[in-house]
Amino acid sequence: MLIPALLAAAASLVVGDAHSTTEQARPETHAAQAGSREPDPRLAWWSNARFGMFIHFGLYSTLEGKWGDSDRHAEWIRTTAKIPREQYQQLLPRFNPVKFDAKAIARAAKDAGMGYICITSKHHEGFALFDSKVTDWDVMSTPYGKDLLKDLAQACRDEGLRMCWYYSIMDWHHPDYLPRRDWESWPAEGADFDRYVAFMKEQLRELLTGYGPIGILWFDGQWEHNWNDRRGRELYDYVRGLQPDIIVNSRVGRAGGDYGLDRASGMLGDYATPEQVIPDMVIRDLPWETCMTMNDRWGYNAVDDNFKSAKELVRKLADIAGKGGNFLLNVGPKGDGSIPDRSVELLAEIGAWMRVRGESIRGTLPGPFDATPWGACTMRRLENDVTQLYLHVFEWPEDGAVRVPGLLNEVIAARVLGGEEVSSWERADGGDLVIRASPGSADPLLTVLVVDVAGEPDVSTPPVIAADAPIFVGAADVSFASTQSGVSIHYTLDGTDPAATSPSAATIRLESTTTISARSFRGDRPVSPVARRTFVESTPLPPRAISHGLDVRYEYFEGEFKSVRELVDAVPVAKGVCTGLDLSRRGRDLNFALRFRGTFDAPVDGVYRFSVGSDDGSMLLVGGHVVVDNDKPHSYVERRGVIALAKGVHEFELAFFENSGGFALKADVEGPGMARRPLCDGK
Ligand code: FHN
Repeated sequence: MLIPALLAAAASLVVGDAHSTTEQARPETHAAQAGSREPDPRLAWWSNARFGMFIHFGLYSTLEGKWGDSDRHAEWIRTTAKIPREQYQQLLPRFNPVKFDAKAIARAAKDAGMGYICITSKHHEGFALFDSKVTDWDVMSTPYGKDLLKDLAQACRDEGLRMCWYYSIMDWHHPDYLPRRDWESWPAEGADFDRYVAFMKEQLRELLTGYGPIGILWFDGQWEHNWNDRRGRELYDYVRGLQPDIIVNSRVGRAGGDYGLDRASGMLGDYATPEQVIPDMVIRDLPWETCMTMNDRWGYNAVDDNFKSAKELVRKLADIAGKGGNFLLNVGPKGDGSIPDRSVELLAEIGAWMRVRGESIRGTLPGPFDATPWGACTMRRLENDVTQLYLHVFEWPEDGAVRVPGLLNEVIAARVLGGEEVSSWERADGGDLVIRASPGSADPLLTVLVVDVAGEPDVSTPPVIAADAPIFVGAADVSFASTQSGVSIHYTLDGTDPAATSPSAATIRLESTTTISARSFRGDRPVSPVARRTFVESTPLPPRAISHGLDVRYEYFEGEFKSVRELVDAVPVAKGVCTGLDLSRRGRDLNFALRFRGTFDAPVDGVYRFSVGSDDGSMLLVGGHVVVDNDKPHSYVERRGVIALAKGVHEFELAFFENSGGFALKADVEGPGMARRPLCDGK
């Protein structure tokens, strides 16, 4: 029953009991990404650029964040100030950004070391910054009366920058877009979402056939429930059909969550788009770009003076490049089209740093370390089998001695980028490399050491200990791997640290709960830290249900839920039997919950992996055990869990709630001799 298990789970997540465990999302380490997929050559110019300018500009800019007695708004002002559509349309005659200087903007981006500009061709307000033949809600209906994007596209070409379009799927103005804003009394009768998609495609045709080659289609506003991955895939293909070499970001669809980084649920589009955040680990096998504001808002706000410093922004740029990503840094022009002075100053300061140190960012690869407590590391491979490492040292040591743990390569040369040659380096006790530059080499924004080493990077990295799951029934095969070349991996099964004389094998078979310790050696020399993992032999949960076949019993709840745990005391407003996870049993599109109960027939004894993707929260119990805890309000995210089941029929309970925004629910299962399939439809 859900309630006792939820109460137990509410107390403390049931993670590793005798039968089940919710798999913790293990960070993809350097080793785990050893088999990184080959990069798509279409993205080469973008990856090499590493740095671009985002521009949020639209009708909202004319208000500069102020409406009524609040001056805290920005590009969302139509919604955050609840401005009715007819009233918002009165802004058209106010839009005349005569100070929008496309040439100056392109030059500022170029001088800052950026390689592309991405501007909001149409944000959520629906207003087109370009001359659109399929709507009058565009720049041609304003006193400005010029195609602003055409001028910017030309200026980008003149500066050798790629022109890119941001385009919002969500549209608060078009009569066929659904859903309406829940605060707005604008009837939805007659609205046809398919007709809106056709409109959107026509505008995209205009944007992709009238302005020359476009580098990126940066979709956004994909999170509301009328948009889905089927539409996203179709739109991706449509855009690529118009410009085959264009890059499309992850927000063309919803899989992968808002930012596309949720690896379990996959990603549509060509690269992931973390926003205002930098991932906390190196990501080598998935293209990604962090977009970020200079202050606190995307669109211009006259009182938002909370600008990051040039030092902060340069360090973010290095951190992002060192982790394998791109940095899309935003400017929000004022209502008159001019770029705020502080933004101009920051771009100039960053540009001064990039003119001397840009080689440590542009055209580089993420460094070979999984962690760089001293800063950020990028690299490039040179001829004659030399690797050039760029060490971005965030806190320059007073004595100029930079300590680099884990780097095993022979050092050939070293220099301060934009400064002195360095002739002194040695191995400290414990093997850390210490490079002795002069204390005076520090740069006020960020100091970069260039270290040339012989051969491919060789970094002391824990070997990977891999198996299908952290639990097993009967026996489990465990394999060992390392990204370090020319090593042999030795292991112990008693919790002690391996020695060069410990056993070594590619795969071993376990038949009882075991803690495995593994370490890489070259000859008798250890060249990695020790890796440890415990695999638990589990007792299969005996079957305790009578098959309901494809029937699923559901209960429907209404309320502003923030957790499935709130369902423990909730009273359903409807209940019945349905087939599969039937979300049509809901009575509305927000603030609702559903609880499904069905059965799963395990074909054999074994460990079964359940995956639950949801927007918002969800929780899956099998045989009364919490297997997947995907609770709390969040965008679409998939979580997985495993449980040991005996052959036979087991009951599952899946609780789900939607708070606001878009909603989605998906549950799959895979197991011994059973490929991944939907939990409920039995196909
Ligand atoms: O709602 C938008 C927001 O206004 C802005 O455009 C950002 C930039 O990536 N994207 C959405 C919020 O995730």
